[in-house]
Amino acid sequence: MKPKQIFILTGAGISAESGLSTFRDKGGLWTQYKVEDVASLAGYERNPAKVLEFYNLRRSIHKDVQANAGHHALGRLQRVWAANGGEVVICTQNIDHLHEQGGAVGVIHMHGELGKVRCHDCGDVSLADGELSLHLGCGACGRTGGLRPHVVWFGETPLDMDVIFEKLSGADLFVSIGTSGNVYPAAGFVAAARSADIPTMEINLEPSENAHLFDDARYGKASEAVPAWVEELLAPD
Ligand code: BV8
Repeated sequence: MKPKQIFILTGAGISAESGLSTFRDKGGLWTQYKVEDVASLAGYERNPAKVLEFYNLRRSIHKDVQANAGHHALGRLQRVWAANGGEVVICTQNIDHLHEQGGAVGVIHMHGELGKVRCHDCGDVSLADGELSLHLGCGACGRTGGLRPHVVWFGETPLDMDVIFEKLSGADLFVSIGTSGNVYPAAGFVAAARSADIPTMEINLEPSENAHLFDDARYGKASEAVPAWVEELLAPD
């Protein structure tokens, strides 16, 4: 019996073959930068210019990357499922826009988005594809010096958690793709699915930290393993 409501969580591994660094693999971002300096509110308040430089670098890299076959396969699955009365929800920890480039819609960016900024003073969120700097003024309140990346740092509350748990609890399949299962609350979603008797599967390059919690697993590169899984799902009964 095919699942009707599929909840998919993705992490940096699905964008790795598009040329975006993951975090904890060899050479990953957290091996080059100290998390507390560039991905925490304290680090931003301590040295905002350093944090803006970190995200400007990632924004410049992001400009040249393309969605890979894994992103496109999920976009196709979502379209076909929706056309047949089902639903595929894509919740990503990634702040890139490669799911959207791959055709996905309604993507939940629980850790925020690289292409958006938020005013530290009034909270206004806006699109911004230029360089971030302390000299930029907020379009809403006019104050300068307070525009930060619209990204969820450690110690900050992830976005759309109410929607996430509503969609997750209504799913009949939970699939985790390209994440090491290190960062909570995302890493806890598989346990939440299990406690609701929802079947779980991970697709990853290698077993994640919480691999033991999954009923099923496919290991391989996302650009191969994800399209293969989607083909299986789309094959006629
Ligand atoms: C929160 C910023 C409260 C955005 C990031 C102890 C227990 C439980 C929790 C905690 C704890 N101590 C502290 C916490 C809380 C903390 C946390 O989890 N810390 C960890 C380190 C223990 N979490 C938080 O602070 C979160 N907030 O808890 O608020 C709360 C809780 C619930 C409800 C309300 C409030 C905020 C977390 C967000 C932090 N922001 N980054 C950015 O700059 O990008 S974290 C960073 O890690 C990214 O967001 C990233 O998305 C995320 C997860 O990493 P992964 O995506 O998994 O990437 P990683 O490199 O780790 O793994 C890549 C995987 O891909 C690997 O498995 C690899 O094998 C695979 N792979 C590689 N290549 C491929 C591949 N797979 C397939 N194909 C390939 N080609």
